[in-house]
Amino acid sequence: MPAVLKSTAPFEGQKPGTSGLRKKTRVFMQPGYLENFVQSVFDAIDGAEGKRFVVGGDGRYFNAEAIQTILKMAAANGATEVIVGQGGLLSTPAASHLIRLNGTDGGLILSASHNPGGIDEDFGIKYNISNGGPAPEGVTAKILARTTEIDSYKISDAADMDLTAVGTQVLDQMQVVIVDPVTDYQALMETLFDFNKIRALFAGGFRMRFDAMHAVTGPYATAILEGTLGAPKGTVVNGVPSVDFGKGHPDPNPVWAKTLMDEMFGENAPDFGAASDGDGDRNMIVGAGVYVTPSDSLAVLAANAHLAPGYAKGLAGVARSMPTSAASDRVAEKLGIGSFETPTGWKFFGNLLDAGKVTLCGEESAGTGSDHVREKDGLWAVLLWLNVLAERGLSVQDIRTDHWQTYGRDYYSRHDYEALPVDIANTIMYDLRSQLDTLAGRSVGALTVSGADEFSYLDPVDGSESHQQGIRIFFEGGARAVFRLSGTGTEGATLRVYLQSYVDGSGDLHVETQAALADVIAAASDISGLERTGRDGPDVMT
Ligand code: VG1
Ligand code: CO
Repeated sequence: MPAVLKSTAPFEGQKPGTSGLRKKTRVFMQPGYLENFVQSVFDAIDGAEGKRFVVGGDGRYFNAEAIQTILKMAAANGATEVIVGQGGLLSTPAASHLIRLNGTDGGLILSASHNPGGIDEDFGIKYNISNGGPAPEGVTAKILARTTEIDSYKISDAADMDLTAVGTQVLDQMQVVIVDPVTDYQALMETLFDFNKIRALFAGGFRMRFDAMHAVTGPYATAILEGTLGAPKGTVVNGVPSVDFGKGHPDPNPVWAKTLMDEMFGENAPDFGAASDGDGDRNMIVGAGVYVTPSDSLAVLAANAHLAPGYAKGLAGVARSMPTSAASDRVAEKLGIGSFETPTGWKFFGNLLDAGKVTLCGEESAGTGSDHVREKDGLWAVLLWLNVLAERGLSVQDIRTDHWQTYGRDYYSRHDYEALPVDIANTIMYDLRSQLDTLAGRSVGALTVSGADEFSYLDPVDGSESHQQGIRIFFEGGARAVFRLSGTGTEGATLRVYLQSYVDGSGDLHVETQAALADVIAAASDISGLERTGRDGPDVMT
């Protein structure tokens, strides 16, 4: 029997955060560290015996090694089949799709998403359940509990597998099915969108730039945009995945995708620009001279989705994470469909999607998706935008302006204070929490607080509760500030401050965002004592 039992002690802190377990790569490379987590996943789901899984990752440093370990552990734990992306690559939405398409018991996705990659950067692993979505809190709690008590793991001593060619191989008793990472995903996209219309758009001279940020969407975007939709070669840039993402942050926002922003705001800008993150689940949408905030993008897509064949019947409802702006709620209200507000993290959308209560979901952090998979999906959002642009024949700017005139504008920005000392970040949150009951009625600069609370969520499908999901301060006139600590960082603590205010369609729709939010920014800083960060300002503003 080639399977061996290796003893191990539990590692501290294998606590899945907003989106799985994320740590420095060297932490994952410690003997037994990855193995502990993987065995804990198998144990938490009552074993892997007789089960089938999907495995793949975003190609970052340690992806290939981690996949070999997982395959050997799955075999030793009695799994019958693992479907792997060729070369170990799968975008997060493609992995979600493969789980659903093949009806597997779940999947393991290797990525630290938008965090940089490399031996001195970040790595991550996430378990997705059989609906294709991230494990809900009930499952991650079991995994965490198991990581603290585990004393051994099972692994095959078989040789490493060659994952370079598509086809089926055998590892001990287990089948390893290596699939092209793009094929099934592309087929799904073709069922949702009018590829002929989009092809005609490109044939008519429409110009686009897609920045794959040296990450996993490169092969997907190249095959679909250039290979199938006829966009000219060079439309996709940074399209070859590299283990360290070209030493960049594969985070599609105006700060980390600055080259794309410069092009889109420069002379002779393309009509449409987009970028995706490390694992391909995020998207940034830019028009010539216009940046569309993710919150606005969700709202615009909700209002226009019926123009794409996959959504022609209309939407069941729209869900957004709590810190996301209320723009999509306004669309849902007008359409007379349900709207839902969930905690941050895609796992909270899963039940709503499974129950058919919502069709579109989105987060302010550049995540948009639908019921086609159970993850957010960067390229899907880009294709839906393309389909809408092709149908409406308007520029991104005109579509956005039209949207604001109809629904009003939710000015929105997120300010991140990264890698803060943990005690300072905790003190700021603790002090905010202890003021919640006394804030109402207080005047802060030009604003007056109308109420404050800490967001809790009661899942309307399974009745589960999630608490301490962000502190909210509401101001008279409709402005809001939200404070929460990131659950995806790997260094110190990251404090996120989410700021928004609203003007209706007859108000001034074209003020610069930070200027429009100046009062709420000042009030948020004052109430929370942000000077304690010791920073002059946020590290990243999106
Ligand atoms: C961040 C985002 C959140 C997103 C999560 C995972 O979490 O704010 O909206 O769901 O990343 O996205 P946090 O806890 O750092 O705020 V991904 O693309 O990193 O899987
Ligand atoms: Co991601």
